Amino acid sequence: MKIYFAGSIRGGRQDAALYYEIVQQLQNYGEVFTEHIGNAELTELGEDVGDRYIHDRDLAWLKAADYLVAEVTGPSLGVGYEIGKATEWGKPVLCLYRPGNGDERRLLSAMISGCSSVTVQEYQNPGELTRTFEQFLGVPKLMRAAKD
Ligand code: 6IA
Repeated sequence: MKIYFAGSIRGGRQDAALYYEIVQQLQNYGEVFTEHIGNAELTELGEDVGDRYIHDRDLAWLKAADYLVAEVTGPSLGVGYEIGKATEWGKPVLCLYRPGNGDERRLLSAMISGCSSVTVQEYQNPGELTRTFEQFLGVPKLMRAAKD
């Protein structure tokens, strides 16, 4: 099973540590194409391989993926674009969102929360997501192996 994980890069790297934790969990279910998104050393300036290369490579990965899991709390044009492509290609899309509270209340774009082919899961800590991942991605790899 192949999972494409999407998280903000030029949209801001403040949640990079959280992306790392999510990628760690997703690796229990399958191969994560984009584990570098959780790398704290990847800044907004990032890999210097050229934007056309990044775009074409990432879309090829997304096309080959079985699922898209996106962290959508920090608004990112690239993540929104990837969600649009994945829904157009009929891929299951799970969006993870931390609504915040009080003064920090955040609202998710209606283009994501209003999209009927996207599942939005609100959460506060990645540790809460195990059930969500099991419902969306099925049983973890280790449990699958034990059954066979
Ligand atoms: O608009 P954003 O940069 O926040 O878009 C982030 C999304 O686009 C992520 O989910 C990635 O899949 C994709 N993406 C954007 N830039 C990159 C990248 N290096 N490497 C991999 N995926 C990317 C770019 C570094 C760059 C800042 C030079």
